[in-house]
This record gives sequence, structure tokens and C-alpha cells, in this order.
Amino acid sequence: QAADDVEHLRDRVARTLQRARTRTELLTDSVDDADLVAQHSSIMSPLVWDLAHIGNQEELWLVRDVGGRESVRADIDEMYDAFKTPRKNRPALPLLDPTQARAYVRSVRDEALDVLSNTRFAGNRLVEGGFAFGMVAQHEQQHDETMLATHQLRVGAPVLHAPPTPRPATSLRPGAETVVAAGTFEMGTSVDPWALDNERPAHTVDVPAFAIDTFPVTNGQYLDFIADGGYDRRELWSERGWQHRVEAGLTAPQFWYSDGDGWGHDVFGQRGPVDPDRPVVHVSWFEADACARWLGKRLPTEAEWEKAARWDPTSGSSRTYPWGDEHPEAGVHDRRANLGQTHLEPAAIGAYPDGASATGVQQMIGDVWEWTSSDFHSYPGFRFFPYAEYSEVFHGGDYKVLRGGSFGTDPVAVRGTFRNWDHPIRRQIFAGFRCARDVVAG
Ligand code: AVJ
Ligand code: FE
Repeated sequence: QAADDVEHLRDRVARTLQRARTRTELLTDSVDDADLVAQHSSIMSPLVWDLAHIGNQEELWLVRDVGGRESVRADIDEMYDAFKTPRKNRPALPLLDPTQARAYVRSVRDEALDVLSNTRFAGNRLVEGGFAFGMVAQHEQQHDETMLATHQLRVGAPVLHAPPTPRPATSLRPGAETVVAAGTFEMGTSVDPWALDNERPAHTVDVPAFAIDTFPVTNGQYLDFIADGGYDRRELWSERGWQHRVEAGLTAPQFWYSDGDGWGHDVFGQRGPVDPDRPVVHVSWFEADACARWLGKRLPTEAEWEKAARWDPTSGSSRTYPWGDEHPEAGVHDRRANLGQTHLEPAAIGAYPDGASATGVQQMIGDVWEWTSSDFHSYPGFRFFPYAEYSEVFHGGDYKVLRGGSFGTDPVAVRGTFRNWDHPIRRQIFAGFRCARDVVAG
């Protein structure tokens, strides 16, 4: 029985690592070498840096730490350490060229799979439940989402293609709301074996009653905000938000262009009209905050978002995903969530009724990352594990928490407890938002 469990976990780990690698290869083999080494934006790395960095992290954690083995390459750690080498300096480094980077990640993977075949997932916290392997798979998928954002920033003929998103079952009203009753719920987790340090530990949070939008805010709602002068009305913006809006000259989401009488956008090199039924994406926290105010609402707190996603009023317990504890299917069209770069855009609201939470809120996982009003802080009892640079060093910085994952996020890299964070000015990430508001206890 125990041997069966070990075999089963090894199998799942191997498949999860392979799925990440298939995605990485698609993102790095679909452009030519000149594109791979180019820096498409000063806030992004050259794709070839992401590629070798993925291999380097896998070497550090699986080959050297878990496996206790010799280095595959001991001389490149510093170059691929995100802290020692800020993004803007990366293009000037003597990086591995595309051929070397591909060979490097292949050698590391061969070693890591050998380590995997020898592990029994016991003996220390790093390997228990397959944690280090899960962490490395999530790390690669996080960079695959970052590389997808780099693809969106790159100019040139389209190289990525995907089938269309499903259509909504019925037409649904943007701005529809669900009320979540006041009371405590369990936030975070102490038991999910692949949950990262910042999702831990589970703790009880008391949340006053609130209303939350059933769907993310749509392009249609956002178009109305623009048409109503949203970008020119100082009173809708926070002080920092207004300053940024003026300095950066913001007039619409990133990648939108005005085509005379309407708005179009550029999606992975393809220009087309903005679909009013899909969630808005590529907005900064400042824009989300202003639009929520224009809608007469506000962004949800992180606790409100998680309660709406996980709390089951019948049992009083918290689910892993809005629909329950069953993992979303990877690499295929899942009926519950738009994840995994299966589609290359958010789906229209109402397209995933099977993914609704116990409280009836839809599309919380997948489609677009959702900005919350919360700053990124640690939970009570937090201890970094296994390294402080994953999240501890960002706690208390100028970061807002995002929840739920996007169409670009792999299922292994998101769940009801998963916490993402970014600077409030950032909008190259696949981020949108949904609104909430207080409800007066009656
Ligand atoms: C959790 C998405 C903010 O990309 O900066 C990748 C993930 N950490 N390598 C990031 C991460 C180290 C991280 N985010
Ligand atoms: Fe990284």
C-alpha cells in the first residue's frame, strides 16, 4: 500500500514536471533565437534568461538539495539568481545562448528525474508529500506565465494560437452580486502538501457581511467607465493612482488602441475589437481601484475574496477550490476553469457555471488574476519555507495581493489559497478585478 502511494506520487510528479516542460518548450521554441535573446520590455527578462533560470532553480532544489548531488553547472548560479541580477541588467550578461540553455535544462531534468526515481518522499519536510518537486513544477509554470506575458509584449507576427473559449450557457448580467454572510471562516492552509509558505498556516478570520460581484468586471463595464470620463475624473482615483495616471498618461488598459469610434486591442500580435462580455485584463491596481469606485463599489479584501471562493456555508469548512476539493484537469479544456494557456484569453462571463463557489460566485479561478484591496503581508504564524526570497522579502513592500489565477496559469500553480502579488502600477500581468461592497447588517 505505502509502496503504491510512493509510486503513484512519483508518477504524478513526473507528469506535472513534464507538462511544465512542454509548455516551456512551446513558449521558447515558437520564436527564433534573435527573439529569445532580445529584451522585449525593460521590466521583463529575455526569454532565454527565464529558460536557464528555470533549470537553475531545478538544479538548486532537486539535484543539489533533495538529491545531494554534484552541480550540473556550478558557475552560473549568480547570473540566474533573480536577486543578484535585476531584470534590467540581464541582457548584458554572458548568458547561456539558446542552444546551451536548452542543453542545460535537459541535463538538469535528467538528473532531477533520477533523483525522483530514488525518493521515498520521507525523511525531511522538503520532500514530504513531494513538496520540493511540486514547488519546482510551480516555479517553472510561474515563469511560463511570465514568458506568456513577454510574448504579449513582443512585437511581430503572431506565433501562439489556441482554440476559442467556451460560450456562456446563458447571458448573464455584469454587476450581478452574491451576498456572503458575516462570520468566521478558515483562511489559508496547513495541510495542502504543495501549498507554498505564504499560504500557511490556516487561521480563523472573522469577516463582516459583504456583497461580491458574481463575475469579474467586463470590458463592457470598463468601456462605460472610459466613456464616462473615468480617466479624467480626479475624484475617482486615489492620490497615488491619480499621480500615476497623469505621469504615465493612462487612457485605457494596456494593449488597447483607439480606432476612431471604438477600442480595439492587440492580443499576442493579433488586432481585433474588444469583446464587451469578457473580463477586462491588463489593468493596474490603480485603474481597478478607480473603476470600482465609479461602479459605486470597491475592491474586495483578500479575506473577502478567499471566503467567497472557499467557504461552504453548509459545512462551515473551506474548500481547496470554489467547486470543491477536486483538482482542475490540466492541459485540457476543463469545465470549471479557464486555466493552463489552453485558451489565450479570458472567457465571457457565465462561461464556467460548473466552477461556481458554494456561495455562487463564478470564474474566481482562471480567466484573470483579480486585484484585491490588500497589501501583501504574512499570515500570523508564518515561517518562510524553504527560502525567504520566495515571498518573505516582499512582505510589507509596495505590493497588492492578486488572487485566482488567469488563463495563463497552470492548474498546479493556483488554488483557493494561492497568493500572488505585484506593484500597483503593473499591468503586463493578466490581471483584472471584481468588485465588492459592504452590506449593512439587517
Ligand atoms: C509569485 C508571481 C510574484 O514571478 O515574481 C518566480 C513567482 N518567484 N520565481 C514572480 C516567482 C520566483 C513570483 N510571483
Ligand atoms: Fe524564478
